Amino acid sequence: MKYSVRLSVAAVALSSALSGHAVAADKLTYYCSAQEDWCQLMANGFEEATGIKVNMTRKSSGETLAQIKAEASNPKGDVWWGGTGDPHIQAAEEGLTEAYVSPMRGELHDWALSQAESGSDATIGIYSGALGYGYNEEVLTANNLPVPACWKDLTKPEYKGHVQMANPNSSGTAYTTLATIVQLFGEDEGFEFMKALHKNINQYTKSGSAPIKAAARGENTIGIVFMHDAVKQAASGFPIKVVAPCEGTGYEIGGMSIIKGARNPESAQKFYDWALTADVQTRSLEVKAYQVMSNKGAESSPLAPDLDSLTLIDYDFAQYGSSDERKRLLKKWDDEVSVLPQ
Ligand code: S7P
Repeated sequence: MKYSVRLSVAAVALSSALSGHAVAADKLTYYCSAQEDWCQLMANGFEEATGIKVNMTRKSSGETLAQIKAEASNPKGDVWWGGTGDPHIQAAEEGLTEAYVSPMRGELHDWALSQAESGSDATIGIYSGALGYGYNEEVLTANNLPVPACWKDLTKPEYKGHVQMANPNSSGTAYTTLATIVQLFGEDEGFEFMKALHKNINQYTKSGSAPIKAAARGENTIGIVFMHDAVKQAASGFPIKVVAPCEGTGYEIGGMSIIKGARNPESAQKFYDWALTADVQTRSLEVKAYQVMSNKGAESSPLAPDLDSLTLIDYDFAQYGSSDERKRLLKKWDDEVSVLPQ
């Protein structure tokens, strides 16, 4: 009996070797650009649901795009989940990601599908959230600073050294800020605003949510971030107040894409379909991720910023996610803003 079992195992191994198929457990190399705790929850949840072993890397949106581009001739990642939609659209346009039409599409909001349309089906919307800023009210009071309410307030001299945002090259949040300001004020006035803001910036961080985490710890006063990232800090007990700027604001549609040439395409598609289910999207509440989810059946928290009550610009995702426009705006910010003395 023992002998025949051993023999059949050996026979499977031999026939696999001859047919060129390695005997390996299913796996998934997963690039994540949302918050670390949410990325981890998704990785663990998928492993538990499917038994597929997940190897995760967490990086900001712009950094992940740069990594996928650098690996294009020998792709290592299978699926990219989370992060702002603009770099996902750029990846689609540059042929770095693969078209996929999920059977889950019927359960999604129209805005999630319009993202797929902008990215020729190589990306899809997974959540949405508005841009704004948050401030530490104790630090603000300790510095005798007025409560800011508008984008333009952030350029006033009294806030010098009190404002933090991320670098738009690495961070999807900061790129959304740049694109929002350009769409809100027009390009010339928008760049004048970014130059005036630059004078008040104490640090450009790599990660988009870092400025509000620093404010929560009392190491910064005002952080330009997605409003839901500021709400998360307030809900965690920090003295953070959230501002929806008076002039109106932009928003993101977070993306998910399958990487072209993925080594584990079946695992990538399984993850993609699973991540679009209502139950999985509702689990975002476990990590205080207060975006609006793309599955119409997903639950949302009463703490989540109500996008319908905000003055939102008609953010042009196709234009500001296009490769040429994104590169042009980032170069202009590098050449004309980041180099200025503070
Ligand atoms: O999950 C929170 C969140 O703000 O993180 C994403 C963000 O792009 C990641 O950080 P970077 O700005 O550093 O790229 C957003 O998509 C998401 O809402």
